[in-house]
Amino acid sequence: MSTEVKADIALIGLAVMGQNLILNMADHGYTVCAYNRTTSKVDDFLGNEAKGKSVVGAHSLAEMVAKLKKPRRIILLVKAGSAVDGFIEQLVPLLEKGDIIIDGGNSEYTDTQRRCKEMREKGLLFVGSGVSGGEEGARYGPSLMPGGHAEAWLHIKDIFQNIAAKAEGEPCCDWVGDDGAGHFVKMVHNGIEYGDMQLICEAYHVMKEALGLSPQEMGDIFEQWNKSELDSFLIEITKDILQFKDSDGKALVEKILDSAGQKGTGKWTAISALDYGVPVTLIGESVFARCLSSLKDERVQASKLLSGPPTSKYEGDKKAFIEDIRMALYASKIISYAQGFMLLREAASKFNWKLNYGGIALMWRGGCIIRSVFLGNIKAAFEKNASLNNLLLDDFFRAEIGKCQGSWRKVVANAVLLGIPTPCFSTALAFFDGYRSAVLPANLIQAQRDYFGAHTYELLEKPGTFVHTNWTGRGGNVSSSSYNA
Ligand code: NBP
Repeated sequence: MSTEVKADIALIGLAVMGQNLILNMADHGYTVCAYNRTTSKVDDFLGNEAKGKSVVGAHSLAEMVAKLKKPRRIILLVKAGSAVDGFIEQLVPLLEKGDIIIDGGNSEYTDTQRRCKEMREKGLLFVGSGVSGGEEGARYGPSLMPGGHAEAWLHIKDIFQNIAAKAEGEPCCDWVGDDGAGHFVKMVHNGIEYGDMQLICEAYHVMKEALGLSPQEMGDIFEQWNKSELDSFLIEITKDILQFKDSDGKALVEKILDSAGQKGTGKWTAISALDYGVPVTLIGESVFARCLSSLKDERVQASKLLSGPPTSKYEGDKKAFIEDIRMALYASKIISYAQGFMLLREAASKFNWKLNYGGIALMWRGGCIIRSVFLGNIKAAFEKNASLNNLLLDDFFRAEIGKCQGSWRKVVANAVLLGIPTPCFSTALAFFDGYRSAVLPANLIQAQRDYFGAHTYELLEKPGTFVHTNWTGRGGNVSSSSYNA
C-alpha cells in the first residue's frame, strides 16, 4: 500500500476561481489535488502560485481519484454547461458509492436538478454550490451556497464553512436545500446583483445629467453613501471606479464604451420569474437595460432623430436632490430584495425546498458581490418572523420605505420630466404602488379577455364562479375554459 499522504479534496478547473479556491483551502490546512483539462496548467500552478502549499497535482482523472481520501470529494470549477457534463461522465466510472461531486460553477439550477437525479441513480452524491465573491472571494473567503444531496453536507461542511467568508462571526455558507436549491439561490443572488448595479448606474446617470457632477464629485458622494444604509461592496467599488484616473489624468470610467455585457444569470432569474409568475420587475428591467445599452449604434442614430425635453438640468436645490437620489436608491433596493425573496419563496413551494431565508441573507451578508450591511436587516426580519410573506410587510422595512417615499417619487418624477431613463427606480416605484393597491384595473383586462375570447371572469361578490357575458349580442354563449398558464 502506498504511504503517500492522500488529499482531502480535489478541484478540477484551474482558471481564476479554481486556483484561488485551492489556495484558500490549502491556507486552511487541507491538502488539495489540482487537475485541469489542459494539464500543462497543473504544472504551471504547482510551480508558481501553489509552490510550498499543501497542493498536489494530477495529470489524469484516474491519478486524481487515486490520490483522494474516501469518500472522495471533487469540486468542479469549469465553464458551466457541457464541460460539467463531460467531466461527470468521465468521473462516474472512476468513483465508488458515496463519493461526492460538487459543481461550484454557475450552472443552471435545472441542470443541477437533472444531475442530482442521474448521480443518485449511480449511487453517487451530487452538490451544486453557488460560489460568489469573484477572484478575491475565492481566495480569501467566498459566499458559498451548497444544495443537492443532503447526505453530502456532513462530509463537506467543515471545509466549506472554514473557507467561506465570515459575517457577524458566522460563516457565509450553510446548507441551502435539496437538488437545485443552491444554484437557484445563487442565480437569484446574481439577479439581485444585476439590479443593484443598475440602480447605482441610474443614480450616477441622474447625478451626471441632471446635476452636472464630475466623476470625482460623484465618487465623494458614493463614499458618503457608503457610511449610510447603503454601506455595501458595490457602492464602495463604485467610489473607487469613479475616482480612478487614466494615465492622462482623466476619469477612466468616462472612456469606457457604454454597452454592458452579460453571462446569463440575470436573464435566467427573469425567465424563472416569468415561469413562476412572480413580479420580479426590477431584475427584469436591469437585464433589459443591459440589452438596450448594447444597441449602441442604433442609439447613436436615434439620438440624432428623436428629441426629448428642452433641458435635462435640474433647477432646484442640488444638495437636497442628491439626498433624494440616495433615498430613491435605497427604496428601490428594498423593493428588489423583496421581489428576489418572493421568487425564492415561490420556487421553494414549487420544489418543496425548505429554504431558510434568514440563513440565505446571512450567506449573502459577506464574501459575495452583493454583500452589504442591509442584508443584516433582512436576516433580522426573517429571524423575527420566519414565515414573513414579504419583506415590505416587516416593520423595519415598512418604516424605511415610508421614510424614502417622498424623495423616491421626486427623483422618478424629475427623471421623467428631464428625459433621463431610470428604468429600475421607476419599476420599483410602480411595483410598490401596485403591491399596496387593494384595487387594480385588472377587472377591465378580464372584461376585455371575455369580450374577445370568451375567457370568462369572476364577479367581486362571487369569487370562484366563472361567468361569460355576450358583450355584443352577436357572440354565442359558449365560453373558453378558465385556467392560468
Ligand atoms: P472559466 O469560466 O473561464 O472556465 C475555465 C475552466 O473551464 C478551465 O479550467 C477550462 O479548461 C475549463 N473548460 C472550458 Br473553458 N471548456 C471546457 C470543456 N469543454 N471541457 C473541459 N473543461 C473546460 O473560469 P472561471 O472564471 O474560473 O469560472 C469557473 C466557474 O465558476 C464558471 O462556471 C463560472 O461561471 C463560475 N464563477 C465565476 C466567477 C468569476 O468571477 N470568474 C464567480 C463565480 C462563479 P482549460 O484550461 O483546459 O481551457
